[in-house]
Amino acid sequence: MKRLLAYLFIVLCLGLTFNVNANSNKPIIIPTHNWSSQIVGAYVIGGIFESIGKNVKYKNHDSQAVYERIRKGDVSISHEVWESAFGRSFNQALSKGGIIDVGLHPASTMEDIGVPTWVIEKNLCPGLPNWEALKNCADVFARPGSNGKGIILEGPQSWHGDLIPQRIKALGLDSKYKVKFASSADQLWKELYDAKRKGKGILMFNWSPNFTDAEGFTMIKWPKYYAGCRPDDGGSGACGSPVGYLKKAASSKFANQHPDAFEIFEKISFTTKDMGKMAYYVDVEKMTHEDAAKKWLRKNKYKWEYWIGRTNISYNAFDQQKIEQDSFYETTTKIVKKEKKKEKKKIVKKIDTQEEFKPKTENLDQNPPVINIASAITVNDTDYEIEGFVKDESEKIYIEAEGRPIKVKNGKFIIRRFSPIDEEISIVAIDQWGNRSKPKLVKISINLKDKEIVEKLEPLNPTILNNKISEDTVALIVGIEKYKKSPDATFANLDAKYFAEYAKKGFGIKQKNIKQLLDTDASFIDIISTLEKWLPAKVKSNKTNLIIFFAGHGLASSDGKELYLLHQDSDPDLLDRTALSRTELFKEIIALNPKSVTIFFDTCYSGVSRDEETLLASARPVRIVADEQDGIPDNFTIFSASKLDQISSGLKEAKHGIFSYYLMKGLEGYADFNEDKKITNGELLAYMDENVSQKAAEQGREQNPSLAGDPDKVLMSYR
Ligand code: TMO
Repeated sequence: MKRLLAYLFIVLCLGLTFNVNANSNKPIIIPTHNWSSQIVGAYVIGGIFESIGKNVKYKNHDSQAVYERIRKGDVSISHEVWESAFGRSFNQALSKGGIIDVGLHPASTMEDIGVPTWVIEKNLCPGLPNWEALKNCADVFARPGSNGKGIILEGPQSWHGDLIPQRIKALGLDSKYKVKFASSADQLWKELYDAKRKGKGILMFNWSPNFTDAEGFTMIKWPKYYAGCRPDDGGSGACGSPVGYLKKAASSKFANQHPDAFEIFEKISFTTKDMGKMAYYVDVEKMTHEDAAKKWLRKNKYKWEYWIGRTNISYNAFDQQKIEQDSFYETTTKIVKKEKKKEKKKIVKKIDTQEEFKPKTENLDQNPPVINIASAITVNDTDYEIEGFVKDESEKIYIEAEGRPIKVKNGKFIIRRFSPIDEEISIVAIDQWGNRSKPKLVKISINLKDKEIVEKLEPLNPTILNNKISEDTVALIVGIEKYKKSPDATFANLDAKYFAEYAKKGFGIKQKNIKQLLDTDASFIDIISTLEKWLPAKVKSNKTNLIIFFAGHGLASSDGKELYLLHQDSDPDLLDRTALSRTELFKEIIALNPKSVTIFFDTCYSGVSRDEETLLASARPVRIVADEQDGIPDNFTIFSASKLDQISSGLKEAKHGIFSYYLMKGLEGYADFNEDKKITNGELLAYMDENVSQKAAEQGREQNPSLAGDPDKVLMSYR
């Protein structure tokens, strides 16, 4: 018994500590650097943390100095520790403490100088990829003004300092080549693109995983790396880069403050293809980093939902890496080439055998296999699979698609590819006797539009709720669609009318405890008198739970420091005299000392309406420096429709604001992920974020609801 008690005590303590820590409202700081996969990955991980109700902030940091910042706790994590570029800085920080090695991604890395594979295929510099070949083709890589010297385009100097100039010198290439540092990763891609367009050779720094994996990029075979060969480690520098690890790191402070997020971060792991895609969305498809992250999150939900424990269907990134490596993506193009050659040789040998023994083998298969696949296929994703069949007298058949070996099983083969544009692929079948079919050409049309399946939205249905009456809950509900001096906030009054039903049936509030102000009933005077007279009469100190819903316009002050809610008759050019500041609203409420306060703001402060009309006659740019979390008391929970600088949109199909619609759908029970008949703040936020961001993305913009408050607090219990 004693034992059991002791055990219980420990569990309770642990439980308690865990809760206290896990509830930390401190923002998680994710660093961004200057290459695409890293930035997109930052938003992907930030999005995952936000889905469990975390407050995430992004800050740009130098990619070497960041490890010291993590060690000191100013930055929470690093999700791309590239061995070759940053291994040294990372290890130095590790040796001083405060930073945790959170383990490997399945992707391994290569960072070095190389050429796009077409340079080799066109034989522009015979002997490549061996480095010695470079001695004889400086002219291939020369440019106007380089005095006949070949140009080696290196990444920004902040990545590797003088590593490449030192290597060129140590190898005696400096009389023929000059290193030019790019100002940004974008410059690398621009020059790569220009070179391809002109068919002119380019020698440049690149890395894998990257978007270029899909097209083919071959690293130069420099003298092999060994520990100690670099100048920083005391060597001459006459060596290439190692195939390296890709690791994750975290600050110990983050691990203590957010044990739940840390546990998830341990699970998050990216394959070569995951990262190639993240970069591809930005560098080829030209999406913003944030949109690219959303796309990745949308397409890979099954991965991160497993990482956060929302689904039991397991996903193992290390297994996935193996599968992807077998099919299309390879860490380096070189490896693919070697294997291909080997396979061909084997087959050639078999032909020899067949020919040698010809007299005895009349029954031998002399016919090439027959491929059966449509000659034109339309697919609806850049990431696609096509299926075909192959017949032959022999049992063993090989397929090559665009020169890459594909497995055949029971006469069936599947080709998985990744192409952002229409393409034609060539398929050849070879039987075990080396009989090759003629190439079969298949035209692939990528039609992304067919993919958008128009989804019908379910109408809101508050009548399914029938929760317990709560004597101590009071609601103030405001909805303003028709503004006197601003464009409409479309559907805002409807949002408020509906919310009143959820207040009654969901939060169990009695009609007499609900104040509803719609359109012209929400003028300056109406709202002020409600705050000054009605609210004090209703709120009992330390007893009342207050719920506020506001759908309408918000706007930031011209210095960006204050946020205002617009009354029906507010003048957006005279905010401080005619609108309600959030500071003032909070002050009025705090003075009444309610037990808890929950606020839903379906509004934004960016100066743009739900229909993208501007609120300001003067068209001043709206910049926002206010921090949503600042000065908010512990007993407050605030849900906002969008990040401060985003537009909060309307949803025409449903005749509601996007935020309001999913808020209310969530309250119907859809947000109860663990089905315990309780919706926590975190659950509601996760549900809204998932749906709101997706709907907004369909309209070509970004909108992420946010939460200030305790994600574990139960918002509504229902029966
Ligand atoms: C670290 N980097 C991916 C730019 O080589």
